Amino acid sequence: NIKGVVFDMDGVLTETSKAHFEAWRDLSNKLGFNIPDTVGDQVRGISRLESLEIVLSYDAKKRAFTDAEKTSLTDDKNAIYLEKIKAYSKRDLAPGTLELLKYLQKKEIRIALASASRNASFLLKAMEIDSYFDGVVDPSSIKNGKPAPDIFTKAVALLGLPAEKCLGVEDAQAGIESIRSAGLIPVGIGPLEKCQYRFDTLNDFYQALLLNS
Ligand code: G16
Ligand code: MG
Repeated sequence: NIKGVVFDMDGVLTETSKAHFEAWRDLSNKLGFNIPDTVGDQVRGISRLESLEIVLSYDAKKRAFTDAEKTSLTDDKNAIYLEKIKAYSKRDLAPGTLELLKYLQKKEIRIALASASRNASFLLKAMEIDSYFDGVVDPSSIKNGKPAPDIFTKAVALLGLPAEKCLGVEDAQAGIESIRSAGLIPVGIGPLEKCQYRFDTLNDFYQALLLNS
């Protein structure tokens, strides 16, 4: 008797995690160093500024940047990222996303978005799925990012539902921690720990829901 589903976006509804990582790599190359592939998982679900700190930890020169310089670096990263996602459309939705959203809507299960990305609203519209969402958390209104519970707590409040009646769907370990501490039921997409349910893809999650209905 699930009443709501709260989705993360990057890495769940669309594979933007790759574009995020590539933008950070481009930025590190501009600064004269390179980040290893493992940074891809480290920045999943992590805010822009905190992600920058992780990236800069790989700078062999260990340069110290001022806050103003850091802001300008995150602006650079975002410009590179926006260039990579500028042509995004419904073709970039993870397989099964549209079918899953339609299925939940038909079952009168309420739907919310809990993405740390300030580009999330743009992408929901670009991929033509914004109308399915009963609530979208504005990440700039959230004080503590994932793994803190705040963003998922806000999402269930927007839906007007108790957390324990909602699933939280995430591709990041930091996101699973956030879901757990907010009291939702954690659904992991990808190789994650501490999930109540875990699937390799969003489509596998959708297929499992169909089988159980
Ligand atoms: C996403 C990504 C993170 C990114 C963050 C902020 O989180 O997974 O890598 O750093 O958003 O994004 P932006 O720089 O676009 O504001 P989520 O919560 O959607 O997985
Ligand atoms: Mg994510």
